[in-house]
Amino acid sequence: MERLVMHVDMDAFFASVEQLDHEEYRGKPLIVGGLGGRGVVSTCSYEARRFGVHSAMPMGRAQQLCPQGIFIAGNYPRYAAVSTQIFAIFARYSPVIEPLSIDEAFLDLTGMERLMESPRQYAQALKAEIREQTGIVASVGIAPNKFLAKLASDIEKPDGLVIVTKENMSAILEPLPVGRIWGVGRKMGGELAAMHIRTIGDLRRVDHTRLAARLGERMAGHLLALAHGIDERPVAPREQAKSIGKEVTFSENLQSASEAERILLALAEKVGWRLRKAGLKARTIQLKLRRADFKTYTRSRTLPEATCYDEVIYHTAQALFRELKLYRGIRLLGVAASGFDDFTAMSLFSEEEKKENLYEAIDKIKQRFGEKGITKANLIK
Ligand code: TTP
Ligand code: MG
Repeated sequence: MERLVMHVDMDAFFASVEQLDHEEYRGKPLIVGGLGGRGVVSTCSYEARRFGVHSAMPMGRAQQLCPQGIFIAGNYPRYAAVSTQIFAIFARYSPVIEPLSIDEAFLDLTGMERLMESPRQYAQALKAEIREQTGIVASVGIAPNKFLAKLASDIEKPDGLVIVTKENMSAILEPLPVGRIWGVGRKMGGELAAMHIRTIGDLRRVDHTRLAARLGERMAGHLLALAHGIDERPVAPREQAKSIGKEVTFSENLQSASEAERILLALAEKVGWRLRKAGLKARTIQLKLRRADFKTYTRSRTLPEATCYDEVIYHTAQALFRELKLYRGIRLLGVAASGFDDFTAMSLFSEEEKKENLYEAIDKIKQRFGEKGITKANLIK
């Protein structure tokens, strides 16, 4: 059966959210990323891209290229909340969704043709809904498979909408550089360039035997199939992780409660940070403790309200630890969180809001200095 796959990707996602939230950033070159010494660009507005700034570039380099740019550290819980809203919209357009990252997903539209006026109209409706509900602009690609759909969403970015059909597929593929094929990085690109293969068109015209002699049968087959627009991979919904945890094994066993609790605090902070990054709150906190003789204990507690706060995670893990009454010869400690709610379910009580603001500030500092940048040492009592 002919498949119909849609790929949706937000434009300059983090930067767009910031421009939405801050009028003064709109229309300006805005760079979101790590502001510390070794910080890199997470993303930047299209205004900044004109100066040659792009994701993963060292911040220093971005500053050289675009001295008039606005540089900010970013606010992950906010991006995660917008992402949750966007994925809720996706869910109304297809029952089969494969998330790829915080701002992009494949939607399988196979067999849904009768529910839509046309694929173009369906994509326009989705784009309009995302824009109305979140203020964010999305680019969409529709094609018979994932490879082509992902290529297509990128072609007219920003605010793109490209539909690849059997008729226009060759014209779209031929001029693209081979680097646009999944799995062709700098090394493989170099190998291909040595064979004078620079575009997907060049690849389509190369002799299969010659390519296989150089790259091996498997790789040659993979590249040629994609170059001809063939990709059988299904849209595969991914199950959300069931728990987020962090554990550490000690080179020397711990011998005191205070040492152990200090470690638990660090672990709780890591788990909280990861929850907030993923836009999740957890209902259950688990403590894991292994003794020198390898005897392992796990204890968990379910909270009255789901949390992503370091201190709640820490105090729960600490209480579980104190109840175990095992203070010596500790070989491993772990803290994990499970039973997720997402951020949109956050309580609106003012106390909660105050905390959220505090955590936004903390996360900003973590963005800047890495996870080690901040430790609420005064929590250790
Ligand atoms: P992308 O979709 O790759 O980039 P983008 O949405 O900013 O821009 P585009 O219009 O080209 O799609 O990534 C989504 C978000 O993920 C991006 O806004 C920030 C984050 N990100 C990083 O933090 N580091 C990275 O290296 C990349 C590529 C993305
Ligand atoms: Mg994007």
